[in-house]
Amino acid sequence: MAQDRLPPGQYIPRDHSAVHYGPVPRFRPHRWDLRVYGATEDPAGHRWTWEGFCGLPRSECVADFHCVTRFTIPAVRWQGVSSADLVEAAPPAAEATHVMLWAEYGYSANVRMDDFLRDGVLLATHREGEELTPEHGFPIRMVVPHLYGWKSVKWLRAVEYLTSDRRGFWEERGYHNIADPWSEQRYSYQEDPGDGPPLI
Ligand SMILES: Nc1nc2c(c(=O)[nH]1)N[C@H]1C(S)=C(S)[C@@H](COP(=O)(O)O)O[C@H]1N2
Ligand SMILES: [Mo]
Repeated sequence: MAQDRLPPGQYIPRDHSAVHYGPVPRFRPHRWDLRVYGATEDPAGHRWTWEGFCGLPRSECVADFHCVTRFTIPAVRWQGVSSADLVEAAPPAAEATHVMLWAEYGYSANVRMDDFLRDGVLLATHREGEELTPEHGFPIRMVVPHLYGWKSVKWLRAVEYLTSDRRGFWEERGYHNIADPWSEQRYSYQEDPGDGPPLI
């Protein structure tokens, strides 16, 4: 991989294990659903069972994956449902500006609607041609490859359309609201113009 493909402050590790906060949830296919709610065009919202979700159109993307802890995994191939196809099946209301991605156990991450709809953003079921492993998000996970990895929510269960921004799990705990690795948007204090790290 060309060095200029690596965002500032990132390196390629020799190997890498799964990264997450808390335990790996068990998949219960009969209880599982994916909900799209909040500022949906249809006030009733949307819900797919596992079988229903498997019937959505499928896409693929290949992208580098950047974790804020500084490792980058080059050229990961993902397959699943594109955010564009999800939004077509579950259209947001005109006022929707942001999206909250919800996982099992209450983990969440917010992204701007434009970031959600970027090319390459997927609700992934497969990685390198194989079903996701439990540690990597089985049965589905977000892949938002142009932002730091904490936005790529594993064990995704709901997509909430927002009419104003709200911070997710890490965004409330000192991490940057946008998370663009190319401009090293790592920490929330960087959102404050002209300010350095807080003096503790
Ligand atoms: N539900 C959930 N998703 C999550 C996390 C988490 O703690 N919980 N961690 C995030 C972080 S910080 C990273 S870097 C990636 C890691 O994905 P991987 O374990 O497949 O490499 O998952 C993201 N998705
Ligand atoms: Mo991460």
